[in-house]
Amino acid sequence: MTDTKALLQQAQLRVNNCLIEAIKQQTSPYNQESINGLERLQQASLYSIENGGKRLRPALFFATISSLEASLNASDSEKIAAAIECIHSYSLVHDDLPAMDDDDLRRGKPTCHIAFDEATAILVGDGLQSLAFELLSQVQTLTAETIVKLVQELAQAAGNYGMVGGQMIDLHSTGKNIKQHQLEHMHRLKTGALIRSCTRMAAIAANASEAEFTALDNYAKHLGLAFQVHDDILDIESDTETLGKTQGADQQLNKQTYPAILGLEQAKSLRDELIAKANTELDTHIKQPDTLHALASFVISRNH
Ligand code: GRG
Repeated sequence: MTDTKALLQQAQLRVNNCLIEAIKQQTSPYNQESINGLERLQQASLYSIENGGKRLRPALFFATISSLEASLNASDSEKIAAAIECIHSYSLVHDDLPAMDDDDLRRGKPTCHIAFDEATAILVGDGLQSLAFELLSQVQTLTAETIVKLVQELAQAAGNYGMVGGQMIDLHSTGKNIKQHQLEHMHRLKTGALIRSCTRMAAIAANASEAEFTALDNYAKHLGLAFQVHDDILDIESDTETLGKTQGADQQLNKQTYPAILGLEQAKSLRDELIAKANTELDTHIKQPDTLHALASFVISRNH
């Protein structure tokens, strides 16, 4: 049986090392007393990275590579996983800003703009977004054509027709009575697109067959939505200390959620159905699906 805790810990270790090293290298030439601002930017970037994120997306990337029995160079694999995590971490820093969700707690610690200041938090997000693509450009053992495909995939998942677009729909629909299909559309973009990019990018890097690519993409599509439905449930059922972010924030911000539209029990049924569908997608074409099954179970049993 897959030990999901160990899997996530390993993903944390590999990706944290890669990110910390990249952030330190990036600004070290400027680390002089006369240019203190850059030191502060580096500190704030490290603060936003070294704060106990679960690293679910990197774990999903690594697990997809293993599910295909592919042997990708370890350092390249870490760079791609770290690039995805950079986009995720930047989105959280920006999402917490006063102009967005205005939250003061993230991963159990003061949010970046509280610990530092608003302008610094904006720049941390900007810098992490650039770093994601810099990391992809440093991949050494894949062809230039494959690297371009990875860049394209991540840019699309993060951009206006992915995460950024989903965030815009979220801001636009806050306080309004939206329908379930509109909520689903928003989440498929806001959180789903990046989760989907983890399996898509792994399949591209591993040169998967079309059948494998489609199965993994469909798995992640269902998984991404289940992740969000569970997140909405946690916002009601968990507490601030366990969540590491303000419990009940959705309600406070007057956001539409799955439990609000469907009721708590039906939201749980929907979440479980989505996970069952995700698992079924792995049945036929995926050689080693066990770790992906384990991550699917983790997504809907996690407490934060
Ligand atoms: C600001 C451009 C921009 C986008 C923000 C993803 C997003 C869009 C906002 C996040 C808001 C949010 C808290 C959504 C709930 C789902 C989610 C992404 C939770 C956090 O992901 P985890 O649980 O976090 O993987 P950790 O801390 O473990 O990395």
